[in-house]
Amino acid sequence: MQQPLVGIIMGSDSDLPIMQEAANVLQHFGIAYELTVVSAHRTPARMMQYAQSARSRGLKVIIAGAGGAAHLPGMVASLTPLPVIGVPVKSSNSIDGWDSILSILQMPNGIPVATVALNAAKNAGILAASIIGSFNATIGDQVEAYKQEMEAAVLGKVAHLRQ
Ligand code: RP5
Repeated sequence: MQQPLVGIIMGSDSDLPIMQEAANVLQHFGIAYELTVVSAHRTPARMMQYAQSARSRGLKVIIAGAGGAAHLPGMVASLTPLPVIGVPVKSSNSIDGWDSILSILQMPNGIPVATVALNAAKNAGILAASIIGSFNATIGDQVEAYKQEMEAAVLGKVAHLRQ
């Protein structure tokens, strides 16, 4: 079994349908990951233990998704030197997702969380791959190829349109 390089965590198992998209991307790039539920509110001791041990366990990036008063990404970022990517999840009782977005996005100076769009776990996975790719040439080449494929797909569609 490969050493996980990315930790995917979420505040509740109800976030899993969204957060699974980050895992799918990492799988596509062949990046080993771990995935679990860590709640800032319901399991604060587990959150501290997870974040404080993440670097020594070999993780390079953490993707943290949560909804509502979404403290998980910010709290985890405060407890680890690793880059933390935050995914605002639109939970069922949310105010159109703005609660999740603002809780994760509006971090005070000193504790950054790289926040992706609402429910954009796929982008979180791509960003994590880009970070890993900055020091791992194989993954970097794969991310480059992925972007070239995307470009080719768009240009292929445009070719059928009148200029
Ligand atoms: C947050 O509360 C979770 O991240 C989830 O998005 C939201 C609702 O959680 P459940 O009540 O569905 O467990 O902590």
